[in-house]
Formats: sequence, C-alpha cells, structure tokens
Amino acid sequence: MGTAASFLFSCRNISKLNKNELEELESTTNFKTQQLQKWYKDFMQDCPDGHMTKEVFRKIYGQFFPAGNPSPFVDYIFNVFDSNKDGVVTFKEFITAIAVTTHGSVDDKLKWAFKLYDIDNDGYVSRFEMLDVVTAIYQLHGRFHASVRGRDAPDERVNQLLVKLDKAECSTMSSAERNNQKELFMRG
Ligand SMILES: [Ca+2]
Ligand SMILES: [Ca+2]
Repeated sequence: MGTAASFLFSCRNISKLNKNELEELESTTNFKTQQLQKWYKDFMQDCPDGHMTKEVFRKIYGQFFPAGNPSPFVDYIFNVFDSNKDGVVTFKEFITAIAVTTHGSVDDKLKWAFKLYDIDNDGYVSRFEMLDVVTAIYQLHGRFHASVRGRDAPDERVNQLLVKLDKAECSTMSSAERNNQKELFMRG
C-alpha cells in the first residue's frame, strides 16, 4: 500500500505541477491552472528530466519548418528562453517566454524581441546583429540562398525594417522624443 501510494505520488510529481509552483506561475504568467498543467505535461513528455536542451528545440523547429535549416535561429531563440544562461531551459523559463510572446504587453514583447536581436547581450542591437537574425529567419523558412538579391535579400530587409522604424517614430513623436526612443530601443 505504502509502495503503491509513493509510486502514485512520484508519478503525479512528474506529470503535474505542485500547488506552490502552480500559484507562482499563475501569477507570473497569467495562464490558468488547466493551461499550465497541459503545457507542463507536454513539456515533461519531451523532456522527462525537466530540462529542455537546444537539441530538443532543433527537433521541434525542424518539425514546423521541414524545408528549412533551423540551427542558426534556434541558437538565437534558445538564448532568450534560457534566461539564466545555464545551457538548459527549465519549465519555468519555457512557460515565462511563452506567456510573454502570446499575451504579454507590447512593452514586454518589445523587450523580448530586443533580447532575441541582441545576440551578444551587450544591451545594444547592431545592424549586424539584426542582419544575422533576419538571415537566420530566412534559413529557418528555407528561403535563404546566396543568389537572393534586391528587395528580398536579407540585408535589404534590414534596411526596410530600419526605414519603417524611423517612419513609425516620425509619425507619432517629436524629433527629441524620437531620438530618445530610438536610443532606448537600441539599448534595450
Ligand atoms: Ca536556464
Ligand atoms: Ca548587441
């Protein structure tokens, strides 16, 4: 009886979050209990030891983008999910990132996107970093070829993004505000 009870208890531990974990994640992620338990169950199925590795990320992205090469993009996105930079993504890190990208505020989403582009984590996004991430997105979709030229080339896309950023700021801000905001964005 004791053995059966402890067996059930250990099974419950690996397939469900406990009360304290649930309460903490409900308040930090705004996911409901059922949603969290579902995410947790799926996470533990892919990563029974509770640690998601870069290899698992590659596998998942490879399933979604079978025609592309997910490796460069996975390197960048894994870096954002792995917030304490210890080389693995725990469920807490995973669900926190999912919460920000699905229903976070615009501000939180921008900060998250900034971390994706700030590859060397120095607090700035350089044009080269932007180009590297855009190229990785092309590779993910299987659309990157050295022969791609003109408006569809990654460096041209980055130029268009920078122009759009300038225009969006021009329409809503004074020159001083614009410069200030631009500096903030580039610093994160
Ligand atoms: Ca980590
Ligand atoms: Ca940087």
